[in-house]
Amino acid sequence: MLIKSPPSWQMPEREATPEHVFLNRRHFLAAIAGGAAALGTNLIGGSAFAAGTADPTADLYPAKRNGIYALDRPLTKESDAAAYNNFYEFGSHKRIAMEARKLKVRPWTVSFEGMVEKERQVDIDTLIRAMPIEERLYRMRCVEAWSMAVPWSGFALAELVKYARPLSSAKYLVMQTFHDKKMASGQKQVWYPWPYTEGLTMAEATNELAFMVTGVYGKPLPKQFGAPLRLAAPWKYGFKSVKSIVRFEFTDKRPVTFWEQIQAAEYGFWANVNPKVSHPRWSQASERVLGTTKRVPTLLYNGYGEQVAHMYKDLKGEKLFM
Ligand SMILES: Nc1nc2c(c(=O)[nH]1)N[C@H]1C(S)=C(S)[C@@H](COP(=O)(O)O)O[C@H]1N2
Ligand SMILES: [Mo]
Repeated sequence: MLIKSPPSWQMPEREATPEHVFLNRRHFLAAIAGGAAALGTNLIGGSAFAAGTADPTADLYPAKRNGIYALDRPLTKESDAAAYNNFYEFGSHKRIAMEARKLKVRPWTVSFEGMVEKERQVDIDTLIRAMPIEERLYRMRCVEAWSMAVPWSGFALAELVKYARPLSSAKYLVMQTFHDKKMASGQKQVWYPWPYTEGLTMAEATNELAFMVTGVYGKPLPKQFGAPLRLAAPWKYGFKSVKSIVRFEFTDKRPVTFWEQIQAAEYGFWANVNPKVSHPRWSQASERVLGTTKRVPTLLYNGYGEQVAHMYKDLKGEKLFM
């Protein structure tokens, strides 16, 4: 019989349960570091390329920092952010960095489809070089109630929208990850609705905060972060920020997104961060800061209300915070 939904232990609830039920984090990290050393690999750098092959865009990093985006907290250590990821294509747990080395990031083609002047495809390096690359310090809040603060490099999603030349009738931008179960063993799990699909309204996609990420910590994006191109929408729960994008579709129909298809009552289309709206199975009032034992209060729109709240003022009857 075909299993239609994932076993409950695969849902992110375990991340939101109290700390003491988890594997001892230090031991786990030490074990991973040991394994990486034994293989003579650099897990933390997570270089997307084999030794001797440089990333074709390496010269663009570190990019000049855009000082507008300041943080209220210290940056997460690179070694913490690079060893704790959600990337279900490579496993339904956090230690996928090693498995994600199987992601082949060149050649990489991105397509613009649907309601555009002309559908077309572009090579990732052509696209990246056509864009104004900068660095921004952003917070990231996962729906599982953990958070980090990272220096992303990339360009405003609004620039990509301009480049794609959508029709004025387009209402949503849909973004999709690759689909290749030979490369990404997680995609053999048939109960997930691959490929990973996310979407934003055109207002959200052209909001100044919506950012296309091509690098982090002053380097090209390591694979486990969603190389070579992923979204950062920092006012929304992390699952909106789709990784390893191959397809942009402009449409007038709201897409049903990956997590929405799995569990619509828990993961909706809007998914704006709000400490007062609990997930059905846990509170969203506070968050565990990655790399620390601290919990800090969660902020409305993850602290980005000034830039984004106006987009939701006139939206009535929508579940904006789920
Ligand atoms: N394609 C794809 N994109 C994805 C995910 C995923 O499993 N697959 N996980 C999401 C979730 S739940 C989070 S919290 C962030 C994690 O990003 P990070 O690993 O860079 O911290 O990626 C998001 N984008
Ligand atoms: Mo997440």
